[in-house]
Amino acid sequence: MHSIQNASLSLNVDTENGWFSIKPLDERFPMIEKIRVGCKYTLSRRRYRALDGSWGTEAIHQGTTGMVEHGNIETLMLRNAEDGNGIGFTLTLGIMQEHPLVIWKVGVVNHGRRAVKMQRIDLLKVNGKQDSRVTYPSAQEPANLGFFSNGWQSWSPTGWYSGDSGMNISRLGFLQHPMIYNPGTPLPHRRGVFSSDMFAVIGDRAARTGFLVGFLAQKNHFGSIAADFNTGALEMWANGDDAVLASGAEIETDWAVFTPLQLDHRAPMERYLEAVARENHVRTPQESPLGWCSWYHYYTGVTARDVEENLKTIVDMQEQLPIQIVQIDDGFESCVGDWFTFKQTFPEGVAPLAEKISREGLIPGIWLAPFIVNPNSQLMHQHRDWILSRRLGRPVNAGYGWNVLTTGLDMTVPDALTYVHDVVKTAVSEWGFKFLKLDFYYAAGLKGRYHDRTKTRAQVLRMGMETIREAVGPDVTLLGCGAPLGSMVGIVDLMRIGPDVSGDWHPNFRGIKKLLKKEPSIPCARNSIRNNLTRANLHRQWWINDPDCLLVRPESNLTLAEVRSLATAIGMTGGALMISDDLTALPAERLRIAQVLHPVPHEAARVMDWFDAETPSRLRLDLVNGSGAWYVLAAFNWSDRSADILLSLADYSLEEGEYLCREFWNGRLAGLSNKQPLLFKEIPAHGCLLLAVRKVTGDQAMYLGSDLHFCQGVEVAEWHQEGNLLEMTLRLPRSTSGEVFLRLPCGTGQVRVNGNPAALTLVEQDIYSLPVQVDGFCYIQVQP
Ligand code: 9PG
Repeated sequence: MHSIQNASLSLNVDTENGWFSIKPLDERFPMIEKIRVGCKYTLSRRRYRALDGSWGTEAIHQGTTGMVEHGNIETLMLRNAEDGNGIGFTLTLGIMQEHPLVIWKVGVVNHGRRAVKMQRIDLLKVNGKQDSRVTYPSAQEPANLGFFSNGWQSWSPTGWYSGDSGMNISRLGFLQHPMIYNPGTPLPHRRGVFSSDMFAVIGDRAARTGFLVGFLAQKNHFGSIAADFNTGALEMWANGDDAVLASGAEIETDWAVFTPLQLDHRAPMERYLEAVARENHVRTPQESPLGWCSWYHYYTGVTARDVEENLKTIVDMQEQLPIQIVQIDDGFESCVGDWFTFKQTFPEGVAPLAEKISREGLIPGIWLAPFIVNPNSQLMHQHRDWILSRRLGRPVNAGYGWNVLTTGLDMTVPDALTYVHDVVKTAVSEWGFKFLKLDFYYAAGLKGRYHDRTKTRAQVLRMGMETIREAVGPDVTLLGCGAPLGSMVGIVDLMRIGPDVSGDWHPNFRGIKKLLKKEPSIPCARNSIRNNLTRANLHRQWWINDPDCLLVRPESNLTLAEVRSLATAIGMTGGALMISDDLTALPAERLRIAQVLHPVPHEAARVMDWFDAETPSRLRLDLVNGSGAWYVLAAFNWSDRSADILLSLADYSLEEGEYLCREFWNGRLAGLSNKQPLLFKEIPAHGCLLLAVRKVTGDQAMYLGSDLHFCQGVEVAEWHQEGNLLEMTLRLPRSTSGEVFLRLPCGTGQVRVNGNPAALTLVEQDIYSLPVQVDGFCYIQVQP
């Protein structure tokens, strides 16, 4: 028995029996005992299993390794005996000394004479029997557990399931599955059985603790996790994809990882997310961008004129809303796959548009999906050998899109890779785009017969990604979309983390609604918002989150309450703010919904019920400036009918005390304390509340909020109070007018706004409103 430790975890390895155990030293956390590893491969079609029982360890090396990214790691390296086919294994186990993480990986080397095909490398197997199991601090019934399932790619459903429920799997089979599911990850249909990609979190609902298992990268393999709460089985493996391991060749898994977590912590997955960021050398941009995207109004019907007219409006409204990125989406290319020829609606191609956008000092952006192929494209006919094939030589199915069953490129065909390289390089160097929304990446990681059979799907996709980054250079902004998450970390600047939004709340495909209501990834506001909230914590750890576009126009099928919920979810989670309406025809009151979100806060709000709800409904953002500290709280009514919302301090873990709140969308002012929760009657279906909440501090003047920005306070750049003289400066990166709300318990005398006399209006006892005009800034003086 060998044992290594850090301040919070211990790892015990039994080399003779071939298992290891991970125990957090604090008993409030779950532990996993008698973990087995394993490897499944084939040789001449026969299946072999290795490492299942005893490892036949031949050499052990215990020591400390320094890894630049992760600091010191206590490690145990085992070299195990070759099996009868000459396949040798190494197992490296480690505990980070500065972080509460256990990591391990398996290396496989083929010393035999013949090539083998890797099916999967198991990094963690417990069967729930005898002592090979997870032990939870409270009782073990499925109902007491929770499973966080991370979907494979941007659009895949992600969130918590109660342990006694079942996964919501799309019923659209071959139309949808190739798009959103990793073919290596099972799709369980039974209650209590769950799966996840790259990482999963399992929580004990009573103890409020749990653990995360997963991978630090997805460079070599796509990782899968499966749990059966009925039997207690838990498995995690690297998908081998039948990649050939030739005689003399080696392959290694990405690091597997275990970390305990506290579910009610401010940022429960932080340790893992940071470790992945270190492992993949992530550099996130400073600010979330503000942009316009053509897709959700024009769809494939967009024309060069539409882009030009919106550009003109964007230029004209710079003062009111400084949109930086003008992004042309799908619809300019003659066919998906044929990226160098254009539709007649773009008679001169897209380069002149990029130039016009640049000339206005804005950033030209374009959508490209170089890995996916429409079978009606020229590319399909001219380069059939670039297309990934199935067993009988038929093209792979990449799912239903643009009214056809699509297919994908085989990036291991050198000419296909060169083509992808040339497409993105041309968009940047010849057409002049500086922002690329690159979509349908999953199509470069489909299951099929690759030209180069020695590569796993994860290696193919990562290689494609690296080629793209190299082609465009470090200064072009890359937005990943339709993309397996792990492959993108460290390469893209922004990443779509959910399904498409649309002008409908529920799925609506050409009027088909009832049948599709539960579909988890069909474009609609509900599906998009769900992932935005369940993946909010990835923001700024791995990239800038792209929650997908904001639609505010009155003509969509979304109610005003639903539009406000979409805006609230996008604003509160701090990611990219991309507007996708026809800006030339937007009524002022709808445009204002977009304006008040700018600038979005730097950090994502904390999702209070992340662990307890399939779609979270409570967000809390902590802010502070010269006017003091305050909280922005959101509460959503996700039910399909109107409902009352009772807002309490405890639901947001706010400390006891007397608070004053202002609701942003309806302007209601109210007090809130531990004795007195706040009741909001009849919040419409899919509607929300958005409040600024401030603690009352004696007789001090207080800023209570405004209708200028949804956080109701970030506009306060300076705030001085001396005796009864109150001076403040409001500052926003846009021009706007509205009202601010002040609590002035010591009464008030003369008021000046930008040096001119102004009038306060008493709205409640001690509370006044003041009309203001902010042109970049606004100076306010309230004299006693
Ligand atoms: C352009 C769009 C937008 C959008 C992307 C992506 O057919 N389908 O199943 C399908 C799924 C997603 C999809 C399009 C089609 O959306 O997420 O923002 O860029 O492509 O075609």
